[in-house]
Amino acid sequence: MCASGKIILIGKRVGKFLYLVYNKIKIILQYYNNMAKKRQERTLVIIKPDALNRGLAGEIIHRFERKGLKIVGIKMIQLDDIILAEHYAHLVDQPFFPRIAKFMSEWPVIVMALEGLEAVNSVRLLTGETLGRHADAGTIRGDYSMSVQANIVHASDSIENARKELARFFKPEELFDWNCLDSQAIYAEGEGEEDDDE
Ligand code: IDP
Ligand code: MG
Repeated sequence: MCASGKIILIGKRVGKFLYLVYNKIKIILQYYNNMAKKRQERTLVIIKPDALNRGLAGEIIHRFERKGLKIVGIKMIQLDDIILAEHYAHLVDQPFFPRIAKFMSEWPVIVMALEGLEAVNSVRLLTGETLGRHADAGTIRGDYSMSVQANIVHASDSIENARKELARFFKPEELFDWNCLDSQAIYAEGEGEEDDDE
């Protein structure tokens, strides 16, 4: 191939590469634009070892799905002391921390990323208060737990913590931006958009 042929070929490849990069950036920008416009949030749920050992994982996932929250990431992982010390940094000095760390690392857990309008608060409401035997009936902890430690699920407690916790447990490519066909039935048209005064 002559020199000009090679230059044309390289030019075509560079052009194709730049086009792919442009499309990827466009998709990412569109995603963040939609999230900002529609007050969509993402939050982290951990299905704890007591739920897995009691065969409740499906029931827990089902509750969040039935509510209308969208699963945008899900996987089974085994936690270790390092990630637990980070995740429960607010509790590491408590005398019960070693027991929680042992409990949470002895069996695998399921981590889940959920998306929806005001998802952080909505998931906390479904989860119920920390001590299972005091949690309201109808909440996950209220219906399935008698314990403070074995309380079925973890749920992020603020938008800021949700962001940090999702980054702790998921790689970006493990989170999916997919269009749920049901969303038109779950929300009213325009609900959650900037000019929507609910
Ligand atoms: P939360 O899970 O409702 O957000 P946190 O105060 O953040 O509650 O505590 C994290 C987890 O640590 C709880 O879900 C529970 O499993 C455990 N935990 C909290 N307080 C105690 C306690 O007093 N004894 C034993 N475990 C506790
Ligand atoms: Mg907490």
